[in-house]
Amino acid sequence: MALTENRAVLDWIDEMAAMTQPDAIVWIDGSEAQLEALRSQACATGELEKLNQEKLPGCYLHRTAVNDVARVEDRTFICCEKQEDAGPTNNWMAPAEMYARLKPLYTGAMKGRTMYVIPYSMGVVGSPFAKYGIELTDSIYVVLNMAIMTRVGQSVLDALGDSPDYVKGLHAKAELDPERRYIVHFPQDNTIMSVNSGYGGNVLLGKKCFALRIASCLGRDEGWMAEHMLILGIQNPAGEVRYLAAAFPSACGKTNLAMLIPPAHYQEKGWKVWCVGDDIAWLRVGEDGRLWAMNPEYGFFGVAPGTNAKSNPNALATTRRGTIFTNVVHNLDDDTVWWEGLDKNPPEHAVDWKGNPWNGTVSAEKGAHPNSRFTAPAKNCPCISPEFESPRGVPISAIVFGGRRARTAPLVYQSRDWEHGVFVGSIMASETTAAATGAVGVVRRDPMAMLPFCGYHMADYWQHWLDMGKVLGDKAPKIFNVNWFRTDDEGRFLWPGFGDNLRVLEWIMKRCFHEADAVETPIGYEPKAEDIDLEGSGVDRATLEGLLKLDTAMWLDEVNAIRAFYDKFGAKLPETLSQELSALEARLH
Ligand code: GTP
Ligand code: SPV
Ligand code: MN
Repeated sequence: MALTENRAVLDWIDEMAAMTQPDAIVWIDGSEAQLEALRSQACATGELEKLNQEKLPGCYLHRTAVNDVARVEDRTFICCEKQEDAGPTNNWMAPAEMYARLKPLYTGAMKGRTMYVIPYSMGVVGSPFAKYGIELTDSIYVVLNMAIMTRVGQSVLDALGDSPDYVKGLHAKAELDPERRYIVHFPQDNTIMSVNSGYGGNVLLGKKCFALRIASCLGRDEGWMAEHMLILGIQNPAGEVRYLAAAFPSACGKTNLAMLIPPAHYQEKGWKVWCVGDDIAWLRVGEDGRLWAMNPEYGFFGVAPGTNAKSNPNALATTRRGTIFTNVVHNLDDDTVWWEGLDKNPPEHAVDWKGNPWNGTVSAEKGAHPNSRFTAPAKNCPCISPEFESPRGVPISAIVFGGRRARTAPLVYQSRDWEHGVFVGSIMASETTAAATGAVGVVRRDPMAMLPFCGYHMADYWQHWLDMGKVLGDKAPKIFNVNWFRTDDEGRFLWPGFGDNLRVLEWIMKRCFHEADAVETPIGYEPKAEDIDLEGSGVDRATLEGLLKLDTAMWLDEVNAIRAFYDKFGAKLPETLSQELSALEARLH
């Protein structure tokens, strides 16, 4: 039975049901009883496997199709009316043409299946900053993941009332055919259509599709920002909590930084890090003129490989109950899960991510997919911020950009001002990871970590950043760039990373509050080597100096590469950014 009388919602569902022809329609009310019944049903069909309930209460395992393991950027479209509004970095097709192309793929796609109606909220239900969506899906896996990643159920419909202001999402697994897989956004219609996939970012439509691609368009129109950013609070020994937001590309360390555990002597002095969010931030100018960030999500869809008791104990603890694991190893000895980098004891009797028998003690092949993930409730996180449920979020002192750069980028530098900071974000480049299909380890430009997620023309997006800076004025956060991934000639990481990244965050925060000095370089302000606390890090002063060193010739090459990249944006490129590029070049000479 329908859980709302909202005409706009009911009419749209009727239309989608007429096209997809499900046998039944089930509304998700958000109750634990209903979710538990769905878990049982999914276990009965093999869609989920129940794990050891003593060791991992409420935890389940799911395997996707082997050709459906990551976001598909080449099959992701922004369908606004004019191609020039999608820009050179997005795939585009005219809306009418795309709707016509999708229609046959959805027609009858849910025959013999159930259509689930998931009302969900991005942000605290009923708060002025929340936005609502309804996802229609024929996947129980999607329902159960959405119930972890977002706030779902009757309360959302009650908050929506009879308003037509919600984002429509239609997902059908169809045949899971990669050749007919589409992840499509219609910003003018607040509509998302996803077909022929069953994987994370392609099908959990509240996440990248709504909270970034559609929301970035809403933010442009309404004067706020939707960003691929973690949000964290750093509590210093004086007990003050200062917040930063950081944009790193997919699988480049947001979840790890957001849940950081300080090095031992920092802990002794009273330092603590609070996690507000690990992937998406919605940022608005508050009544006090400062920039405030809130996490619209309710859980974490985190990378499993590499997560362990040393690298990220908080993430590991978060996944010990109420978690869905996707494409990890199933340890048959004790009915638990394993992945590369969890510990040094791969299970002997196991099933790999493809569903084949796997013996980790002898197999040369990986047991877990490199992009295997956990879906875990944010409330499980031992360091979840007391502000996590605060509707307006937290005030941001610093914005941090970063990525995987083996050579060029130093450990940390600060931009000269907001406009230069926007430039620094726009020139971000990073080695690609397994989070999207395609080659891994290839350096590509990924401005603000938003290349796959900006729902409109990237140059207009940069202009929006510049405009936000004008509104914020001297209350704007300071902007920084970090690189945890610099390597030596043998390809080994020079910086220990993880918890030790707090050493860099400490300097960043002190810069924001005029408590630390800096050295001016052609690319921005760098710390004095003696201002980074290395006690207990295992890093010596010479290594740190190497990590901060600039190679002028390499940066001049970089300037040329950036110019070629900027050329793609034609007349829309903000004048300010081309001026910043020329100024950088001049300073390097
Ligand atoms: P998405 O969820 O895809 O947006 O990724 P994310 O940015 O949250 O990435 P995550 O924190 O999950 O990190 C991805 C990978 O980077 C993991 O394999 C980590 O082990 C590794 N990683 C994270 N932080 C560091 C670091 O400081 N140093 C090094 N060397 N590796 C890191
Ligand atoms: C990313 O790829 O940046 C992710 C995972 O956070 S997904 O939800 O699949 O996009
Ligand atoms: Mn992400």
